[in-house]
Amino acid sequence: MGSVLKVSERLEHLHRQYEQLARWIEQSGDSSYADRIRNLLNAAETEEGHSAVIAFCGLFSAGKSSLINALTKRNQLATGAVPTTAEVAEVRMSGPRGPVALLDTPGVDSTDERHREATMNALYRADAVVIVADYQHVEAEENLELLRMFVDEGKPLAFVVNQIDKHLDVELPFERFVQSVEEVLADYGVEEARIFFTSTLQTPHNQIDELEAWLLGFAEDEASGSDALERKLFDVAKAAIWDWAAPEIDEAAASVRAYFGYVPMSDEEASHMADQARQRWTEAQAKWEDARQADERRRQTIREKWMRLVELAQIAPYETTEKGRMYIESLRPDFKVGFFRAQKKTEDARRQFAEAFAEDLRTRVDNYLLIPLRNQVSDDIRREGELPADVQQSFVDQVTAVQVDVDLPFVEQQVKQGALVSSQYPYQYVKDVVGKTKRLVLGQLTPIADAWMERAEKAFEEAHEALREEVELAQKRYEAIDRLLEERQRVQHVIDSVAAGEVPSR
Ligand SMILES: Nc1nc2c(ncn2[C@@H]2O[C@H](COP(=O)(O)OP(=O)(O)OP(=O)(O)O)[C@@H](O)[C@H]2O)c(=O)[nH]1
Ligand SMILES: [Mg+2]
Repeated sequence: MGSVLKVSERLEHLHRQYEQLARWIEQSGDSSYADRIRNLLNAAETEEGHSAVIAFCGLFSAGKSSLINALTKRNQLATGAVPTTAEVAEVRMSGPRGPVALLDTPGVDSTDERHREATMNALYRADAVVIVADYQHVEAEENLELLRMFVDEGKPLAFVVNQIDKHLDVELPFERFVQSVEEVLADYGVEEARIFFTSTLQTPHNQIDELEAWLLGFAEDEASGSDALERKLFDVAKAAIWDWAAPEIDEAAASVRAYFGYVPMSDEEASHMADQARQRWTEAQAKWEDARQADERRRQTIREKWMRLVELAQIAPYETTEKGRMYIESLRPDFKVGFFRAQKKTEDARRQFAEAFAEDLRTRVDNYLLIPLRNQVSDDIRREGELPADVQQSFVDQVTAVQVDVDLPFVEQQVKQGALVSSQYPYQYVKDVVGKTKRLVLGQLTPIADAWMERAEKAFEEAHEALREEVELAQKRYEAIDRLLEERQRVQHVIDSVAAGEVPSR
């Protein structure tokens, strides 16, 4: 975008975009980032003509102010043994492409929050950072932390060990000292920084001229103007956005840590973890489903066997059917018994036929339907064995209680008066009675079978609790890592949109 717009238009655009962004940050995040953005924008207006901004920071009394005085060859800054510099001060040094701004900052261990914020602003404004440590405090934790922070920021970095006039060669050869400093930095994981050994006094091994050359060389290489400004603004925006999203990210990360024991460093690693977690979940689910379905199918087969046993039971063989036929034929109008008191005799004969049929059928229903059914069901339930004995017994008892009252009223009720004349009706009647009987049995058996299926399924689930928990755990693991990935992508998306010149909408 830089090449299309003129520099002044680009600066204007940056101002507009980042002023809006500052307002967004004030509304949704930590307003100190908004202040930093405005500071950068204000500084940019007054900094016309700078080729680079270089900030000096470090613990108090390291010699930051003295070093800047020495580099600029003018005693502009106050120095002293007690914490001296209280505010960020800017001095100029002439460089190859115009003046270079050197920012002197208060000692970072300053406990005053305002100092700290002022220092942070200066550091965001800077194109490069010089961390100054005095000879005696090279290994101070604060110095090393500062170093690491700026290495992470990706800013060019110099580490200056000042006051080397305090070094005594008789105690330790200077080369050995240099080596030990390099080792400390390497141990701390910061190898990117250039190291200089300096003193504001005349002393051997003094690299203050090399430091000056590095600063000037840097000022020469440094892209100036809107590119540098945009990069700095963007750095602040990124920090603000990560900070803004921190609660969600931290929460998601905590849950990932809980399930995986660690938090992935890169999105790549996270998405690899998510793929694996999803696969485990799918596998666990398939294992669980397969087991459950196999079990369900087996029970379904048993249930169908019971139903078929009822449907196929031979409860009306030839003799029974004959009795039924005789009963129906006795109901026809042309059926007469005797001459004297024929009416009563006919009625008696009909009743006897009905009773004979009912009696025969009842025995058949018991022997060829209800008893075999009871035996089959109790065999199957006991063989399946997943239910406690008392629950098994209660299902057997329920099946034992299945009953059809095959008696006189029952057989009488099944007669269709209008069909009596048909020659086929006697056989149809027996079929109807058989059908009705079986429907009554099935009507009682079905809810018992269903209840058993349900209870057995519950028992299966209880017995396979571990498998189910495995599925749930796998799912939660996947959801945790997926959420972290999503949160990170969401942040990256916002950052990308800022890089593309937009302002986040929420
Ligand atoms: N021996 C020696 N003393 C130095 C050197 N540089 C600075 N000093 C002294 O160290 C003390 C602190 O120096 P300053 O330049 O004020 O240090 P500073 O880092 O700016 O300190 P604050 O502003 O308080 O954070 C002063 O008394 C300086 O005279 C050096 O190279 N050698
Ligand atoms: Mg100072």
